[in-house]
Amino acid sequence: MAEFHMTDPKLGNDGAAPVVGIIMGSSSDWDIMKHAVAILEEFGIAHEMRVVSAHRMPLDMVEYGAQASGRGLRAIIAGAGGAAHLPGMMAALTPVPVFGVPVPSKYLRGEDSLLSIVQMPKGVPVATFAIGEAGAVNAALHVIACLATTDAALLEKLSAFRAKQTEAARAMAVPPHGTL
Ligand code: RP5
Repeated sequence: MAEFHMTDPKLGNDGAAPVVGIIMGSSSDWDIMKHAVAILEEFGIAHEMRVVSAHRMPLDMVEYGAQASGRGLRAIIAGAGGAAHLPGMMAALTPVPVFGVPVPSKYLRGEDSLLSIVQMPKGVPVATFAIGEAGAVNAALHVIACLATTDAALLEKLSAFRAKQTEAARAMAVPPHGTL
């Protein structure tokens, strides 16, 4: 088995092992997927990141899926573009919930990625988010919301995050920047 190139796992505030895996089909997906990572870091969620290409590393993908639950992962955020098979295949390989992020593609602007991820046949779900940065951020926030159902401190952080957004929206003026 070829070696994975795994970025050093980011441990939780309490030194805990990764509970969220962030995988992507290529390092070219990083510009989108980094937004999911930033949210997890903001909330102090222990996580790991690596490239797992469904098409170019199928055996590695199988190994990652087979080990995910036993290694303590509670969610996997999977980003891919084009014929984006990684999230669906990962969901087929593990009971750990998979959160799919459609990465914008060169020719079809990510509509191919979106449809490839969202149109799973019944029986093996992938929670699918918006194309691009919003999808990456929301996938991470949704993972956090799920973890927060059994973590009161995390729920408090999430509530504070939402309240801050609400305040920012209430402070908005139109036209923006004071221009008419
Ligand atoms: C997919 O193919 C990846 O997720 C990426 O979005 C796309 C292009 O990959 P590269 O050719 O940039 O490595 O598997």
